[in-house]
Amino acid sequence: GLGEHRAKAERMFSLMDGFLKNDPISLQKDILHHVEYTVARSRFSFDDFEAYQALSHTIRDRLIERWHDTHIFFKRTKPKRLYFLSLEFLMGRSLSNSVINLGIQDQCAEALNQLGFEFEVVAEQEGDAALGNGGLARFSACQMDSLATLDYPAWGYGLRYEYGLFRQIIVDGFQHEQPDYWLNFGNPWEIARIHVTYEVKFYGTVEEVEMNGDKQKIWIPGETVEAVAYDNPIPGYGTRNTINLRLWAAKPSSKFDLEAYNTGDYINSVVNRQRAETISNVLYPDDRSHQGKELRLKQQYFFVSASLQDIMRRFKEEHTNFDELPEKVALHLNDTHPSLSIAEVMRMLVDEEHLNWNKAWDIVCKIFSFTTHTMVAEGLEKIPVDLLGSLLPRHLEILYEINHHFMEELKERIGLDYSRLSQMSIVEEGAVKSIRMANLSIVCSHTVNGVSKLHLETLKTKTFKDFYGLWPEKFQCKTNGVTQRRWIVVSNPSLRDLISKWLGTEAWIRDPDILSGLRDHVDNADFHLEWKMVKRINKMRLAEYIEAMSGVKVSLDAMFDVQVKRIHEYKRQLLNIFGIIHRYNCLKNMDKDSRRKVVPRVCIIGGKAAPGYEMAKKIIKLCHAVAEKINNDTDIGDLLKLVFIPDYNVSVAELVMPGADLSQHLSTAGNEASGTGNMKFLMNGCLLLATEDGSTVEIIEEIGADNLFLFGAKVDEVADLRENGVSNLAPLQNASPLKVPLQFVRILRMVRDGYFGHKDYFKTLCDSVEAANDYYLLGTDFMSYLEAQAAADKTFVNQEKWTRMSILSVAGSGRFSSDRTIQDYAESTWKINPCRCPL
Ligand code: GL7
Repeated sequence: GLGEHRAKAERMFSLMDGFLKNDPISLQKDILHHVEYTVARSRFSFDDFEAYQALSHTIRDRLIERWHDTHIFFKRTKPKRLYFLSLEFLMGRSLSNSVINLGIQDQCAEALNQLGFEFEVVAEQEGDAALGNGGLARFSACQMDSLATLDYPAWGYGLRYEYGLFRQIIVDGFQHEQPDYWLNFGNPWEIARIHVTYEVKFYGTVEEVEMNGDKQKIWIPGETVEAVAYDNPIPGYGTRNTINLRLWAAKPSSKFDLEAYNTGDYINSVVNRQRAETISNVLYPDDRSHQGKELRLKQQYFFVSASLQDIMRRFKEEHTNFDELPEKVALHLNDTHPSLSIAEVMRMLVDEEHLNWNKAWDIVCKIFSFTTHTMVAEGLEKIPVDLLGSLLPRHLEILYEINHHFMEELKERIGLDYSRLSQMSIVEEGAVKSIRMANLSIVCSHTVNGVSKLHLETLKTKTFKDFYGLWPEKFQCKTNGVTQRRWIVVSNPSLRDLISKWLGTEAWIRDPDILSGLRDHVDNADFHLEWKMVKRINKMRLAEYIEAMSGVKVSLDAMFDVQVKRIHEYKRQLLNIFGIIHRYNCLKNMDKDSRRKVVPRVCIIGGKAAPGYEMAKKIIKLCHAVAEKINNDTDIGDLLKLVFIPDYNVSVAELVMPGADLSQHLSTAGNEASGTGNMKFLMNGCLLLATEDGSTVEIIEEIGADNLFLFGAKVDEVADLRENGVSNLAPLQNASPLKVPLQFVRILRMVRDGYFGHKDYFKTLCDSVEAANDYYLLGTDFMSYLEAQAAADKTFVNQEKWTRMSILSVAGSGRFSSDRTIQDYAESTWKINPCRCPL
C-alpha cells in the first residue's frame, strides 16, 4: 500500500547523500572512482584518453540526475510535448558543451589540474558524433540545445548509426572516404536502454477481414526487427532541465523463427538474423539527394515506427481519448525524411485503434508540422511506388487513400484543372510512379516552415506556389539560428570573456539580444585593442593546426580567409579557387613596389564531397593542384597561401571559425535555403563576403550592408541571366569582355590547358562552366566577386574600420541564435510552453 511505498522511499533517501557535488575535490574523487571502476585503470597511472573517459563518466552521472528530475517533473505536470523527428543530428563533441551547460567548467578544470591534467588536452581526446551530413543536421543539434535551455518539454528522436559520416582523407590531392566507426572507443554520452525496445515490421501483405460486420484492412508483415533505444541527455544552460535525444539501433528480433532453426542450418540462421542490424548501420552521405534506395526507405520506416510506438505508449499512459492527442503531442517533421510518420499514425489510429478514417485524419492534421530545408524542386524527396508497395504495402494503400481524399477536396476548390491537380497530387505519375513526400507533408501539416525569409518567399512563389494559393495560412518563416553556447562559449572562450567583461554580464549566453550592447563600445580604443588580441590568439591556434595538418607555415599578419562547408557546385568553391588563381596571376605580374602594398592572404578551404559526386571531388583536387603551385612558388612567399583542411567536421569548425578574419558564402542567389555557417562566423567576429542569398539577406538587415562585403547577381536577376543567355559562355573565344570577363576566360584556359596539371581530369569541370551554359553564373558574378575581394583587402589595411565591422557583426548576431528560432517555433507552430524543473 501507500504506507509501504513511502517507507521504501524514505529508506532510499536516507541511503543517498544528496545530489553529486561539484566542488573540485568531489569531482576529483569521482574522476578517480571512474578511472578505477569504469575505465578499469589504476588511479596511479592513466593517460589523457583515460582521463577523458573518467571525466566523461563523472559528467554523465550528473547529467543523469538532472535528466531523471526533468522527466519526473514532465510526467507530473503532463505538458504538451514536442517530438522533434530527424534522421540526422550532428552533435560533435559533448564534454566541453556539457560542463559549460552544467556550469561547472572552472571546477572541472581545477579538478583535472590537481590530478596533473589539462582540460583542453583532455577534451581534445573526444571524437565527433557525426550522425549527419551538413547544415541540416547541425541545425538539429543547435535546436536541441535551445529546446533544453528554454525549458521546453521536448524529445528528439533519431537513428543511432554505427557508421557516422565518412572521414575524409586526402591522398595526392584526391578525396578518399574512410568509414567512421565512431563507437569503437565506447560512448559515455549515451545510455543503452536495453528494455526499451519495439518490434518494427516490414514487407508482407494486406488482407481484408470482417470486424463487427465491417470490412477492415490488416497488414500481415513478413519480417520483424527490433529497435533498441539509446538515450542521449541534452543539458540546458542555466537550468536544471536536461532533455532526451533518443536514438534507435536495430537488433535482430528476439522472437526467432523456430522453423529456420529446425532445418538444421543453424549457422545460416544466425547469419541471417544478424542482417537485421544493417538497417541502422550507416548514414547516407549525400546531403541533398536521395534516390530511392530500399535500405534508405527501411531506415526511414524503422525510425518512424519505433519513435511513434514510443510516443503513443507515453500518450496512452496518461490519456485514454485520442481526441486529446493534438493537445498533448506535437510531431515535427525535420524535412521530409520522417514523413512516413503521417501514414504510420493513420495506420495506428485506423487499423489498431479502430478510429474511423475521417476522425483519424482530423487528428493527424492537427499534430504535424513540417520544415522544408530545400530551395529547388529537384531536391525534393520522392519514393518509387514499387519500392514502397513491397516494403510497406499497407502504408502505400493509406497514402493512396490520403491522396484520393485530397484530390476530391481539391477538385471542389479549384475545379477540374488537371494540370494543377496532377502537379499537386501526392502521387506522381510518370516513368517511375512515385510518392512526393513534400506534397504529403504539406497536405497533412498544419504549418509549413521555410528556413529564411528568402526561402519562404521562394516556397510561396515558386516551389509550392499552388499549395500556397490553397492554404496561405500554413506557410511560415522560421529563420534558422545557431546556439551561442557552442559557437561562442565552447569554441571561443577568449571572446566569451571579452564580451562578458564589456557587457558586464554573462546574461547574453541565455539572452542573445543583449549582445547588441556591444554597439555602445564600438569606438572604444581599449576595446578595439582587446578585440584584436582575441582574434590574434585564435589565429595562432588555427595557424598551429594548419601547420600540423598540411605542413604549411602561415603568417599571422595575413588575412585568414575561410570557406568551409560541404562541396557543391551551387556553393561555388570553384569561384573561390578561380579568384585565388586570379590573385596569383596578379602577384606574378607585379613589380616589387606594388607587391609591398599587397595584403597577404591565407586562403583556407575545407569540406567533404558526397562520395558519388564527381564534380565536387574534382573541385577538391583542383584546390590541391592550385595550392601546390602557389605554395611552392618562392616568388610569392607569404603574400598568398592556399590550404585545404581535410575532414571538416564540427570540432574542426570550432577551431576554424574563431580564427577567421573573412569568410566566404558564395552560393548563386536562390540556391541556399538559409545557410548557418554565415551565422557562426558572424558570432565570432569574422566578416562575411557573400551573395544576397538565404539568411544572409537578414544578416544584412541586422548589421547593415556596409558591414559585410556583398557581390553577385540578386535572386530575382538569376532566372533572367540564365534564360537570356547573358552569361552564355559558349562563344567563349570571342566573348565580350563585359559579359564574360577576359580574366575569367583566361583562368578557365589555364585550368583547361593543364597549367595545374591533370588536364584530362579537369576537363569536365571546365565543361561544367563552359558547355553547361555556366548554370551557376560563375562568369557572370566574377567581376563583382573580385570587386568585393578588393574591398575586403582595402578595409583590412584600415584595422580600425575592420575591427569596428567585426564588433558590429557580433553585436548584430543575437537574432541568429537558435534560441530565437526555437521560441518562435514553440509559440507559433508547436504551441508548447516552458516547463522548468525546480532546482
Ligand atoms: C539545408 C540547406 O541547404 C541549408 O541552406 C540550411 O541552412 C540547412 C538547415 O536549414 O538545410 N538543406 C539540406 O538538405 N541541407 C542543408 O544544409 C543538407
